[in-house]
Amino acid sequence: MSGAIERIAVVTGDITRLAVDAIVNAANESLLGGGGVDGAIHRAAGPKLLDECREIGGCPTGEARITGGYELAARYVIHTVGPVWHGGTADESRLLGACYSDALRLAKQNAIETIAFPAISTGVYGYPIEAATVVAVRSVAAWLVANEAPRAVTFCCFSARDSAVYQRVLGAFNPRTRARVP
Ligand code: AR6
Repeated sequence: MSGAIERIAVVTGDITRLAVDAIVNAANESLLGGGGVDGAIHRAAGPKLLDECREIGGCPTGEARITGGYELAARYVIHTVGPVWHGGTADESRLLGACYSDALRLAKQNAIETIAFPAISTGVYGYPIEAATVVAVRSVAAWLVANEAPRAVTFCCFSARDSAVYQRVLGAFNPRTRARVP
């Protein structure tokens, strides 16, 4: 597991600025844009992104779809639809984990080496950040243990507070640092 954890980085900032092969969008089932990171990605990529999304015709919760990145530095956008938080009893953790693994499956299929994820579902969709981070790290680490591609995964948090949660959860997953985690 530690080899996989070493392929994961955490940064704080705007995901639309990252020079990675693919950025992941926390979209809704229509794939026609919205607020939050979805709005930021569509604004930065330009109107051709919406044209391509329209052709796809939507995406179910827990799955992912790939498009070009247009005016972004990233060559691709992988759109995934996280679950709305209903208190934890509506299959939310399985669906959220599936967002990460389906996005990584598309990344591998498209020879993407570097990919960045936002904290899917933790904004408008209300998933508590701590619980969502455990699902995100578990799902990504399990993928990286079993697959050589993508080579590197970045968790791009929008606040230092969220980054600190990711760092803590990653530390708890890493056998070398576990002793230091309370
Ligand atoms: N870069 C990185 N992270 C960001 C950025 C950014 N530019 N902007 C916001 N975040 P949200 P959701 C963080 O609400 O909860 C949309 O309307 C934000 O702080 O964007 O999955 C869609 O169309 C939070 O940590 O996505 C859907 O309708 C994280 O991104 C709905 O919102 C996710 O927050 C999806 O809700």
